[in-house]
Amino acid sequence: MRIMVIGGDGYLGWPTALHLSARGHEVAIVDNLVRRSYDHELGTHSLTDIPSIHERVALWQALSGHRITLGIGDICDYSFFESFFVDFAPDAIVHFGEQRSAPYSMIDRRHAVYTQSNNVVGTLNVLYAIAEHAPDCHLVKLGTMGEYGTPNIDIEEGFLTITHNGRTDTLPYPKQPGSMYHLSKVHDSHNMMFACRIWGLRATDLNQGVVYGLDTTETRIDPRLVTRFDYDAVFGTALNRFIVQAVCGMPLSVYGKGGQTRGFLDIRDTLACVELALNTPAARGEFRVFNQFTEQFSVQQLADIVVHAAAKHGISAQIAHVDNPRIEKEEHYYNAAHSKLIELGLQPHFLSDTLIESMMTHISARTHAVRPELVMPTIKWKKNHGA
Ligand code: NAD
Ligand code: USQ
Repeated sequence: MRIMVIGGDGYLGWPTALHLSARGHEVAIVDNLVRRSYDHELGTHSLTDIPSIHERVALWQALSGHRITLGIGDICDYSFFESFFVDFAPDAIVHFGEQRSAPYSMIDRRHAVYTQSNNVVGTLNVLYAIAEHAPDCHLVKLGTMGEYGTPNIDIEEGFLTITHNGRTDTLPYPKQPGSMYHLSKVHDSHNMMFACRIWGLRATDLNQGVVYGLDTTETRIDPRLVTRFDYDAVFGTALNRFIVQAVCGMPLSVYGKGGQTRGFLDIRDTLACVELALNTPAARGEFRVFNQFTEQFSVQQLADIVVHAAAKHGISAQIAHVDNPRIEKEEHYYNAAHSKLIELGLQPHFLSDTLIESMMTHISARTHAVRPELVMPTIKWKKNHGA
């Protein structure tokens, strides 16, 4: 297949592009490198040393013999995106190219507006390019489990069958997201569903949980193929942060009581799920939703797992409960369906002490680069009226 990976310079997009390229697909990466600009803006950095995208792609070609086409540009700029799309003529698009941090989207009005316009307009442009130039092209789009929020009933995969006043219908599952970022994904989902229903496009919305991990088969080929790894309070995700904190002798920053429960998955399963979705495309006019996670844990459980694995690694890690900068329930019901990808053949990598210990070994070699001032959260969800 000819597969365009939008956001192919990011944490998940880079290893996905390598994985698809290694499988013999013709891959093009589109990225405007804005994730690197957020680092300049916030003073943050990837804990792994990542070469420039041009160096990465050249290295991959030298090592594997596979060429990856590069399109450096903004998908919100339709003249750039349309012409690149027409030239490459993809059979499928994997769309990772969005601002993906909840805290970043909650900094202030400007960052909320940026996040929603970047994500919603970019995805609209992708939908228009497909509709106008290649309506058979399958869109595989990264959504998020956070679109659903934490309702007091079971979470289904995208749709809910409801009986109301004696009549029954299957409708989009109600969404109650917890940040301006998560809301942008809800808006994307509605736009994609519209494009499938009205224009007959084919799309798969992968409602992904929180991803952890560093290594994939392809990034392990050479240390310079490593993906980025964030541990700061804006872009670092919970498990990756807890592991860095444990290795660096900092307390694990559990927000509030740690009663928030989320779906989690290993980065290798992200690649596998994307590949499964690509290999069994949605039908024309079909909008599919897969819940993409393999296990659910409360944040407290996750921290306990890291403390336990750290002890086996000779590290005595401590947990610190810090005031939750977000507005989240301290405790809630959580039971989310996630069988569709398993039915397609996903064989999950469950969280294990071995995986945590191997990440600890990797990070131990980088502790000199960790900047402790980036670890504690400063962005708050609460509004100060008049501020
Ligand atoms: P990332 O920030 O590391 O990568 C996103 C990439 O998209 C970056 O390289 C960025 O430069 C690029 N990009 C952003 N806006 C763009 C635009 N307008 N035009 C072109 N390129 C643009 O994020 P990630 O962690 O790799 O996440 C990828 C996707 O997966 C996101 O959509 C995110 O919402 C989703 N997701 C991530 C996680 C996770 O735990 N990392 C979990 C669930 C869902
Ligand atoms: N948390 C802590 N301590 C920390 C960091 C986080 O207790 O140091 C808590 C948060 O309050 C939250 C949970 O851990 O309850 C998850 O937070 P996170 O920062 O790991 O993940 P989140 O903000 O939800 O966002 C991440 C990705 C996002 C993706 C989402 C999937 O950044 O792109 O969409 O995971 S999900 O959570 O399923 O919506």
